[in-house]
Amino acid sequence: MVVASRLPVDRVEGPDGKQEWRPSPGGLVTALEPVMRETGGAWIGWSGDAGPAPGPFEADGLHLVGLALSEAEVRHFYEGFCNATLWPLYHDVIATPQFHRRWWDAYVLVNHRFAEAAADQAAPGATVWVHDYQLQLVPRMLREQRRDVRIGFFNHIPFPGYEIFAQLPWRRQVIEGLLGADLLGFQRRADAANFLRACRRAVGLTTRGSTVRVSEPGGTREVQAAAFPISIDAAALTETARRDDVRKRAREIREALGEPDLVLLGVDRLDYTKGILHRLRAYGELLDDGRLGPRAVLIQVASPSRERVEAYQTLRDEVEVTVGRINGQHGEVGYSPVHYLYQTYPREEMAALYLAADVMLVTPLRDGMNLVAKEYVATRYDEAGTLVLSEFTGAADELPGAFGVNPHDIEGLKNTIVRAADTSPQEARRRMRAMRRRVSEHDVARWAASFLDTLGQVPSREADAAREAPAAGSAGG
Ligand code: GDG
Repeated sequence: MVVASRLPVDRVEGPDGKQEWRPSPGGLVTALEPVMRETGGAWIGWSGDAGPAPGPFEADGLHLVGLALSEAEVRHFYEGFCNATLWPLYHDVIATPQFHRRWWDAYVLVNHRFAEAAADQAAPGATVWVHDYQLQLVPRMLREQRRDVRIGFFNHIPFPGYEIFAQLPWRRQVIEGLLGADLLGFQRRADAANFLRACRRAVGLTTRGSTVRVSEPGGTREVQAAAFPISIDAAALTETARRDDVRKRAREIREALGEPDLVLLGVDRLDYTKGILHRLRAYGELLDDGRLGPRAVLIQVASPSRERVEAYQTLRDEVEVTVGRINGQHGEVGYSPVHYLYQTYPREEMAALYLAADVMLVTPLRDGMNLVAKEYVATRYDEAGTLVLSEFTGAADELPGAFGVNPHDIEGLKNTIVRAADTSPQEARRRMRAMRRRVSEHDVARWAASFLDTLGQVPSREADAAREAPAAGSAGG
């Protein structure tokens, strides 16, 4: 069973004008689909809209169970505690986290709802995989109701250093919530180490290597915390990129830009963690200095995200003012140095954009992994193109073929962009080959299998006993 804040479906209008749910397979679904189908597992999540949830339904062989959030819960739990408290706190307080007791109450309540649904639905001895920072209390809440299930948790975003984490007024409850799991997965080893330190400092627990010892009424239990860097469906993306229509579209994009000498590309959710302003600043200065040749173009896809959260509205204004300034200063009739696209595109268009680029700019100030960097690499079957990659991403640990950069160092960022643009085709190919090898070998299927294998090896007498003697009447799992 998967428990994630979002269901892998979108609400669409059906042919008769009625609302329907259509599967929106992302990386997580792709990775988990085979195992979910094989085991008849359920996926519990929220649809993304306030109001009634879609009833349990089947989509592409997945059994989906929707949970409802009220308008107030969307505000306090989702936009509040998840996106304005935990998100900035876990990303090294790039924005100031807000601590409100009412938001915390909503977080507890909603986590309870998810845990109840999981407890109701899980088969005896089931394996339950809980995802991400929105649901950190679910592991413990679920274990309190169901001692027979194996619980895994994966944190998609960074886990911050203790000095930052310690600001959270509910730090102890969060750590105790997470420790209800048997296995905790993080993107990088540094994240797992930060979590283990928080166990020692916030709760006074003893850790040994990657193991935390937790005392419970029935005895002690061992919880593992380790790195499982997430990845993408690399083979599927390579296949998309090789399609005739996608390659043709990549050529059209360059033509539409007026066949520039240099195409730089950024693709991000419009989020302050992604370093979009730092990137624009460096690019603007490179144009001022005339270091990129006469007609460089930067395409910046900024997909709309969390539009009701204030920090995101402010960021959007700042980005749009900056883009306007650069285009006003350096543009001409028929030439804009920045093509800013505040839109969401189909997968094929994204692949064509990746293929059309000479240099990909991935410059987050902090990012758990960053799948865009891996998608760019998987798309470049032609082994061309270079990648500028922030040191503060999980992906940087895996892609030494990239040009590493500290995005706070604007001078360094400028120099690195110029180096990446000036790389010889031979050198670019050597770097791209190494990165492609890594991404194709460590794809998302391998990530899921490695997490689930490790979780399956956690000794659990209750889970083994429950599976051997299943109780009547339990569903799913
Ligand atoms: C979180 C963590 C971690 C973006 N615009 C469009 C579009 N996208 C897709 C990208 C990519 C995904 O969205 C973004 O993934 P990232 O990993 O870059 O970043 P977050 O959204 O912040 O994800 C992150 C991730 O979880 C997984 O664990 O890597 O660190 O923050 O797949 O391609 N896709 C389409 N159109 C768009 O306009 N189709």
